[in-house]
Amino acid sequence: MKTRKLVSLCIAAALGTVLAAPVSATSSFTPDVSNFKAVFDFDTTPASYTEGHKPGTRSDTVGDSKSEKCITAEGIGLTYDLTIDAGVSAKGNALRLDVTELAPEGGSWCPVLLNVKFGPNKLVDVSGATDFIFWVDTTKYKDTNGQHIQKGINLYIQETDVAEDGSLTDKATAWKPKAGSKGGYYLMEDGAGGWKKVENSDSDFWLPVNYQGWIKLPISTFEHTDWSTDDSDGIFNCRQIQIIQLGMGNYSIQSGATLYFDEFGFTGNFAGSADTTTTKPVDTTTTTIDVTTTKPIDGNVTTVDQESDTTVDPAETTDGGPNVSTESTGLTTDATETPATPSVTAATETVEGANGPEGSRGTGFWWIWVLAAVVVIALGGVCFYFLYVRRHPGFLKKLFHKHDGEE
Ligand SMILES: [Ca+2]
Ligand SMILES: [Ca+2]
Repeated sequence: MKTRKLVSLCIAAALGTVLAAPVSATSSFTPDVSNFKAVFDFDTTPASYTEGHKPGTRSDTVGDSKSEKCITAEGIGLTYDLTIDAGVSAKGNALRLDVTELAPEGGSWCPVLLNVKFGPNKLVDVSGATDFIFWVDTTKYKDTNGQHIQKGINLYIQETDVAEDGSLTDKATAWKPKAGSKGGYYLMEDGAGGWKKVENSDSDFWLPVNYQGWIKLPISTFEHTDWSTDDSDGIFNCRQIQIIQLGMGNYSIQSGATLYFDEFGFTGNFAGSADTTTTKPVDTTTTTIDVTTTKPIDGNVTTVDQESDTTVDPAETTDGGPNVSTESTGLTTDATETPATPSVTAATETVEGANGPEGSRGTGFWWIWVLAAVVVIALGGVCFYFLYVRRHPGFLKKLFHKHDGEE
């Protein structure tokens, strides 16, 4: 196993050398309202972020509620940190990922989940899109020897399933880039205003090294994830984007390395398209993670089983779905801790308010004294029976005989 990981890292390093690209000079893409729709921009879509914010932590309240965070991730604060950073970005804020010194030598699986299901601008309609696109900076992604290295990502995108009659269903379809051998590729900026085609590997989708710029993946090169079977019409509909998952492995040799992601979205021809914020979202609560049990409510959608502790080589992983669940790090996340606490506290406070010391001082508790008196009398009777009557069998006979005589 270790040998395979070592080989994987060597292959990654070799690929990195081959694909090493300079930071782009002339941009190949200038987003505007006619050619770009943001799905997750770390600015206002799906929710508003401020610089310095630490997504996915206990204090993260960006989303629909404290437990419904727009960004969740396994391994935050352990194998890596996430921070909203405006210093290096395509526009406004970006998501910065720093691999920490705690990343294990053999690596650990750490998916970052961008939940477009939460926030005021959630569930974006990108109808008319041709490509999935995002901006990335890997110029500070180096190993502990200072060498630029590649980053493998199990990328998948989840959207709402659309029935054949065009209506939105309560199911979800997850898509991933095809392997290179099946025609999968991405486009990176060539530095001269054009695009350079790079074939995907047969395992993960690998980011180019020492690169800053846009990356584009044609929707036509996506296929279903192995675990996603709900697709009523067999096409990538683009009607409601729910989740973008970046599944990554972090290794100790990557400690101190930094990645920046920004402006996840779709490009295509959006000129004249309707304002998508008015689209009524389908209730997707059935596809969220039950954070109190850490088990997926819908097995088709999600991330990580917190109980396993096996590490995984990103090069060996083929999908981001439930099969990945058995390969998680076992690291505790805030998602499993946060939600239960507030509700328990609230319940406790309610109970104290009704029956606490203040309430018992009122005049409505006289029955407690009556009850106590009854109990004392009953106990006295029992004691009398066992201590006296049973030792003097003639007592009852005498008593009843006396009564008979009196009558
Ligand atoms: Ca941004
Ligand atoms: Ca579909």
